[in-house]
Amino acid sequence: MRKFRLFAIVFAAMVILFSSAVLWIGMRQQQLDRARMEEAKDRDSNVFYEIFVRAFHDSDGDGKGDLNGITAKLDDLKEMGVSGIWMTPIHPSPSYHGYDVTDYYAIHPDFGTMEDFERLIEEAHKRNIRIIMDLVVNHTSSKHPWFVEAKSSENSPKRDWYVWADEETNVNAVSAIGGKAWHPVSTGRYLGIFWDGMPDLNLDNPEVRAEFIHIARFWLDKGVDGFRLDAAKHVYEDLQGDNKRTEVAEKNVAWWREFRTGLEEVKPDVYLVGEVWDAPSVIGPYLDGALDSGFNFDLAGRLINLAKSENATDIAAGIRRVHDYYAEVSGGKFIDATFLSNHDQNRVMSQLEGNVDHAKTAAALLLTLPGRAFIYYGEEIGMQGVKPDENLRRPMDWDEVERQHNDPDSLLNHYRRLVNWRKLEPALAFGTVESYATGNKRVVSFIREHEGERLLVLHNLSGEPQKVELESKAGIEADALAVTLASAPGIQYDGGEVTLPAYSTAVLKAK
Ligand SMILES: [Ca+2]
Ligand SMILES: [Ca+2]
Repeated sequence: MRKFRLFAIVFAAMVILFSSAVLWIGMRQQQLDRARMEEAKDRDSNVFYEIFVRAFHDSDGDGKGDLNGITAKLDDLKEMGVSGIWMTPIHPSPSYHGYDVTDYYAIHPDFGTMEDFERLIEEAHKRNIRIIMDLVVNHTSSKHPWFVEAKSSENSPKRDWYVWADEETNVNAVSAIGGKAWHPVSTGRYLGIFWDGMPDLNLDNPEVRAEFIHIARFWLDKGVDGFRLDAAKHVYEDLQGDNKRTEVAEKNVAWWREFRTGLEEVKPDVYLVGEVWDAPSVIGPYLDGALDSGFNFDLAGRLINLAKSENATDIAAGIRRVHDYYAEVSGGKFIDATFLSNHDQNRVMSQLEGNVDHAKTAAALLLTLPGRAFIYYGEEIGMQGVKPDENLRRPMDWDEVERQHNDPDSLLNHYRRLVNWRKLEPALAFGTVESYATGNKRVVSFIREHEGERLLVLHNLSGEPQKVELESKAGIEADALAVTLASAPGIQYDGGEVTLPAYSTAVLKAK
């Protein structure tokens, strides 16, 4: 009996010692992580955050998001780790979305004042957060004074700033967007490829081109870091059936080159990302001395499908092919602009039918693959919304942010971890990508490399734990690896085999 008691005491002591050791190691690891994070906190994550300004944060209680609202949330965005913000249009406009501008040199009164804007820029820059603005060059509002003047008479000095039908024009033509291209007023018919409230500008007119360079420089002087260029491939518009795609694309690229040159004179490092809603083969030419980035619409769909289907593909190979092509046309100077969804698309969580695990996978893929990743506000808390457009742009749910903030396992904290990973491991933010096959159909795997450092990234797409045998190949030394980042407890690397719990992500690198 006494023997047994002694054994029990010794056993209990061992258990306590062992748990303390585990606890101590755990705490030590947390301290190390915190120290690592502290050191990395001012690094560039290469992640931008898209804000639909009217829907983000209302600072004065009038029910409309505003610039001071963004300024008030800069610390939250800094905590998430983003290094830039894209703001949808903030100019005076008759619409809620603002993509039909009536004054390019002013701030919409709903959003605040020029002083508010200047303070936002200053506060953002203090936190190493860049600000880019939406710029709409394809069209103005039909209520813009330029158009009001232009339509008043065929002899108006602004007449040629827009595009008017002549005797040879087929006024029943369908625009490349799909609607009626030509719209009547008493003095003639004008081109408006989106709708009659948005007359297309005539960029063949050198005054119009000079005006937009002037507008962009005005905002660069205010401190913005660049522009998101709306409808960048529609500036010179072909109509359906016109068969002038190549010629039109060349004119578009030439214009954006002229624009860039005009801007670089005042800000050599201006960042230009274009909405060229098309395949990489169409985006490529725009990266030749014109834009830094085109949004990768193609990839967005593929990432969401990967998460949804739970079936792994060699995602790296396709990206690598596109990047090799972009590198060739741009002379190596391009930044792929990646994202999952934007203000024109059904929200990711709706596309994933409310499945939080799949939303976490989609985020993990986006934020461990190459490119400047853009997160659409609300995506990080799983906001839902399907078209019509108003539903994709609902007010940010700040109560939900608060709730998820306090839940370590929430989607929000998952996004925060992943964005900050890109600061801890710069290869995730800036590296190239290569394939690394493991043979496991549920695990997406690839290599990221930056300045000689190679990371192996593994995503378990499935709800079952997966084991993956690692081989030494593609510049990876399997024996020399250790897990450097893990999205979940239970990720292990032992004897050449990685254990990945359900829906988890591991990043390994040489010890
Ligand atoms: Ca407000
Ligand atoms: Ca146009």
